[in-house]
Amino acid sequence: MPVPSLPAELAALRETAVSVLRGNDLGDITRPSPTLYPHQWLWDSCFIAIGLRHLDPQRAAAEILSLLRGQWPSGMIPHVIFAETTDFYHAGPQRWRCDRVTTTAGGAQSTGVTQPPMIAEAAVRVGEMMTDSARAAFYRQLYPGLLRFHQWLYTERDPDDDGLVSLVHSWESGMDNTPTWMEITRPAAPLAVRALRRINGDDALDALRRDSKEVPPDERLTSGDLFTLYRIVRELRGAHYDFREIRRTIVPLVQDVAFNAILIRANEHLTAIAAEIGEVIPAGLRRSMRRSREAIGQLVVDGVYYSRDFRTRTLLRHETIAGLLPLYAGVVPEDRVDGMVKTLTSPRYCARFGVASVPLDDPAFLPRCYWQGPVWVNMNWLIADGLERYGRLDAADDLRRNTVDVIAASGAMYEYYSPLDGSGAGSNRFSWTAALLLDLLA
Ligand code: 2M8
Repeated sequence: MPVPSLPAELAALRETAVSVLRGNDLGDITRPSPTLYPHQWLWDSCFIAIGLRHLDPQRAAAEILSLLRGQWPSGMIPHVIFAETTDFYHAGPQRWRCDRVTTTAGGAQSTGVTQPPMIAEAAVRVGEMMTDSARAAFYRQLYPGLLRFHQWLYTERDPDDDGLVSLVHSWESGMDNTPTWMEITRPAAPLAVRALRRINGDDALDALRRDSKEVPPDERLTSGDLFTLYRIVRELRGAHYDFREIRRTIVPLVQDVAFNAILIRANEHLTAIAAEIGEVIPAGLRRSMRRSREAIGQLVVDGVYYSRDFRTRTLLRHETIAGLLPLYAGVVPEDRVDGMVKTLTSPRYCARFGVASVPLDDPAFLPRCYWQGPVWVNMNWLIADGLERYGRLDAADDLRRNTVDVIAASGAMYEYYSPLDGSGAGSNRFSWTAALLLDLLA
């Protein structure tokens, strides 16, 4: 691929991004980071493919197709497919008891939950860089598995035909410790965690955690929350990952607004893929797709979109970056768009380095703590795409430029950045930051 002509400083940054992706390349999958995430993650691989298409479209297509190796007979595509590497990851195959539960059709070991369905978006972006015949071949390989995944999302996770799919773990949202999810998750804390915390405080719990060697623990989930997420994994296993059983347990069930927005957009792309290769989306799925576009309107109050508790159907009134993704889905009525643009470019979301994951005036806001405040490059990318879709081109350009600037300021591909001073945090050499930078510079 020809390298675009860039000023020297950006050309050097681009080279850094390319070297990060090469360093994390494990063959036909790319790990998100060399120090924190040694396996394949669903939505990471999609963002990675969107960047890799500028280097090698076939390799980008392989990144997407490799997700199907992990597909379960039910149609679910898991959020992590475990690579055969030394496992230093805290929620690896042992946590999921992969030795006892063989679940994937291809025999790969995986988790039992999914992640935001970015596959169709990534496929279309990669397809844009291919010849017509190569694209058709790629789509034909992908389509059956991708169709089953979208069907599974509705049949399994929207049992009451709400038009909104429910998530069963905050890891499915991709935004692990976002306040919305933590509030609804905390009541499921294991008794031992509550007892230990009462007797010895959080220090005793901190000593037990395995994930915090690379990153200061105060920039990640609290130990109590982390152990609660592990407990939910046990509950899900006990319920055989079957939603009808899960809904009878203590597992939090959330109609997550970001996930559903991404699904709505993915449905459009799946429809386009099907049309291009002469396939017809089954009528049942077409009905669900239509219902989703209408149902997301039930999540808005005073111009703000929220996630909803599946059991009580009450809105979880935490304003976070997840509520901005209906822009990306293209489901925001025109008279509401300017209000949302005003919000996301206001000091509350900081704007200088992109969009903060939690508004600065939220009591939960912490500038360097994971999904509790930092700016994430993938979120900026999605929101900029939505702004462009609504013709707010200046706002989209500003957001993209600020995203490149925040990466350029440190010269490094961090997992996330502080919205206050732009400092990098989390893992360095993080793949989707590198990949989406390549896309922003193309
Ligand atoms: C983070 O999530 C994993 C669990 O899936 C973790 O905390 O260990 C999230 O940022 C998620 O969105 C991301 O896909 C994953 C890998 O980058 O890391």
